[in-house]
Order: sequence, then structure tokens, then C-alpha cells
Amino acid sequence: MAVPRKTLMPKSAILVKKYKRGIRVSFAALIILLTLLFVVSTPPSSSASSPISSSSPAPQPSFKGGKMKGHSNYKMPSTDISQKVHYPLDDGKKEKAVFVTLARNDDLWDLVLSIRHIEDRFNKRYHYDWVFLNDEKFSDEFIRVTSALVSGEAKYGQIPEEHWSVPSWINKAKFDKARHEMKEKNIIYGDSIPYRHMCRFNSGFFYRHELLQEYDWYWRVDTDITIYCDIQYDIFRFMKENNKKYGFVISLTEYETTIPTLWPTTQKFIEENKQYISKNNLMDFISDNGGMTYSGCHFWSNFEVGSLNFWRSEAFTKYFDYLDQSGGFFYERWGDAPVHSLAVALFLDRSEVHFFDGIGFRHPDFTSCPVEEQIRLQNKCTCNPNNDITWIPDYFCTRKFFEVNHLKMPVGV
Ligand SMILES: Nc1nc2c(ncn2[C@@H]2O[C@H](COP(=O)(O)OP(=O)(O)OP(=O)(O)O)[C@@H](O)[C@H]2O)c(=O)[nH]1
Ligand SMILES: [Mg+2]
Repeated sequence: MAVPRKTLMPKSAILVKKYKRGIRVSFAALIILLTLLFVVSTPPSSSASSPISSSSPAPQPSFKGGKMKGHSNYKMPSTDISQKVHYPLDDGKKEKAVFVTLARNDDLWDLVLSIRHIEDRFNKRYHYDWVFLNDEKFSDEFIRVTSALVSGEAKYGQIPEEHWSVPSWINKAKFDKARHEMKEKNIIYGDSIPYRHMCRFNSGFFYRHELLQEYDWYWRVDTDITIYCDIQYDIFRFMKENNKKYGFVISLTEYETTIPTLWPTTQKFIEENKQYISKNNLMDFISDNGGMTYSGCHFWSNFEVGSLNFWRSEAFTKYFDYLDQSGGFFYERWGDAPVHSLAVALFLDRSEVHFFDGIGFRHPDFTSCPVEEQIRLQNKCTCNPNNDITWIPDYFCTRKFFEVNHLKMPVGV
């Protein structure tokens, strides 16, 4: 009789059977442990470093009353609180805004640093376009290198000759004499013709270039600037939402010898065109005696964030044409900074002008560095606060801007 074969189990299987419950519990515990480890080791997505494209909106908290909602530790510079502005919500929508740079091909290797600063500190999250303008044709190398750095669309334009040449109404002998005399007096760029074209172009022609027609807002970026801090919000949206038309970082006094007739010419324009003068203008910023003389205070235009529509306005167009006809861009050496500043001070409501803080900016030879350490740390600024010139009372004018607007200055300045 056949003996039924006993089914033999391997030892391991016997053990499994014996400890089945314990193994199940340990396995479940292991899964839970691994899940926990994964959650803990995954970094949280950082809004400051994640790119925001127009196609993938990443809602951001807004800043009101000096704090970022939902981030009780987030602070605005005290100057922004006293200027009663708020920081806009990032919803992925972009303004019709653009960076503008006037440059020569030779400026390329300085310019790359300026672009890198702007991209790293701001534009990598917003991808605004960039228009490059030149009185000559841009080289292929210039286009290749700069377009690789810009995260928006890079566009290249040549300036029309009538915007970069001596106009027919300028008396050549008088012009040559003026340049010669300014050279004798060692006035910086006193005998330079290209420098005059640059100042005249930046005053009254840059915004007329065809490549700028589709935009409402601009940020002027020169080839020799540095940005030291992270900019935590969309500056263009900020301008729009806070009803600002012109923004500056540094303000100082002009060399009187470069503009002897700028104010008298402006006074004549005002006399003939009173309708353009804003009721709530900034005359007390540009004059210490109710308009009799010009204080020389101006916004340093190597940083400008502003409304292109302001320059396109009838008031500014007429003012610029009036100045241009007088010949002062050539017979003297009028800079675009005092010209823009006088227009801003006279034609805008004072509430439309904004002092930008928390950004950290340098153009040789002056640095603006936020005075509040909390802001510098938060915005990851790399500037040395000892180099800040913003609040120096002599020669610089931001203190005066705050005084005439009855704004509170940061503690301790
Ligand atoms: N295409 C072109 N760009 C120019 C010319 N001159 C100046 N620029 C640009 O215009 C901007 C202002 O010129 P700067 O030479 O820096 O003038 P500035 O800031 O008053 O003078 P600095 O104090 O020496 O910097 C810079 O971005 C220059 O690259 C020029 O002749 N042609
Ligand atoms: Mg410069």
C-alpha cells in the first residue's frame, strides 16, 4: 500500500508561517518609516526661486501694511510703508513692460554683468522682454551673447539718424566754441559729441523707437550698473497698481556748469504752457525759492522705472521739443537726468513719483544699499551698507524728497 507522501515544507517557510503576524507588522512599519523619510527629505518649493511663466501662474501672497500676508516675518522697507505702497500679487500675468539698454558693441562685456544682475535678482521669475538700441549696427557676437542671457525676448534696434545727429538749426561755430570752452574748464565729457547725442536720445527719443511702441512700462538698464538685492515683487505691476509713473533709487545735484540755461529755458516754457503744470507738482524738490532758481536736484537716470506713456504725453513732447529747439543739448551739455527730472517734477502729481528701496543699486561712483539690516538679509543683498549714499544731506537729494513730501525716513539715518 502506497504511503501517502507527506508534503515537506522548507525551514524558511515554516518560520514564515510561524511569525506571519510579526512580519506583517514590521513590513507596514517599514513602509511608514520610508514614507516619512521621503516627506522630510523633499525640499519645500521656494516661491523666490521658482520661475513664473505667463503660462503657469504661481499665485503669491500680497504685501499690505508692511507685511506679507501669511508670512508674518516678511517686512517691507520702512520707506515703502511711509510711501503707503503695497506689493502686488503675482498671478502670472505680465505687464506690457520692457528693459531698455542703449549700448555700443564695445560695451558688451560690461553689459553682460548688468544683464546677469537683473536676470538673477528679478527677471528670471518674470521673463520680461529686453530692447537693445545702438546708433550703429549690433554685431553678431553682441546679439548672440546678450540674447543667450535674457530670459524674455531680446530685440535689437538701430537708432534713426535724425535721433542721433546734430540738427539743422544748430550753429556749428557756436557748438565748436562751446565744446572747446568746456574742455578748457575740465568739464566732464565737455567736448564730447557722442555723449551729447546719448543725453539727447535718452531725454527725448528712446521711447519713440519703433521697438518700444508695444510697451507701456520700461526699466532703463545701463551697461555699468549693479543690482545687489533680490526684488521680491513685479516692479512693473507695482508701478501700475500703486499709480506710479516714475521711480528712482538715487537722487543728487547736477553740475551747474553743464546746464546754465536749462532752468531759464524751462521757466519760459512754463510761462507759455501753464496748462501742463501739475497742481500737486514737486517744485519744492527742484527749487528752494519757489521756482526762481533750480536747486540742481535730479533723479539719477541710470536707474529709471517708468511709464512710457508719460514721455509720449503732449506735455513732455512739447517740453522736449522746446528744449531741443533752444540748442542746449549742444551749446551746453544738458543731461537726460535733469531734463527728465524737471519734467517729472513739473508735469506729474508728486504722489506718482516713487523712491525704490530694498533693491541695492550701483552706478559708478555711487551705491544705494538698504539701511535696514532686516531688509538686506531678507532680500539677500550683497552691498556694504557703509557705502550707502542715499541719506547723505549734502550733494544728494533723497532726504529732501522725503522732507518735501512729509515722508518718514528710516530710523537712524
Ligand atoms: N550706442 C551708444 N551707446 C552709448 C554711447 N555713449 C554712451 N552709451 C550708452 O549709454 C549709457 C550711458 O552712457 P555712459 O557713458 O555710461 O554715461 P554716464 O553714465 O553719464 O557716464 P559715466 O559716469 O562715465 O558712466 C551706457 O549704457 C552706455 O553704454 C554711444 O556713443 N553709442
Ligand atoms: Mg554710466
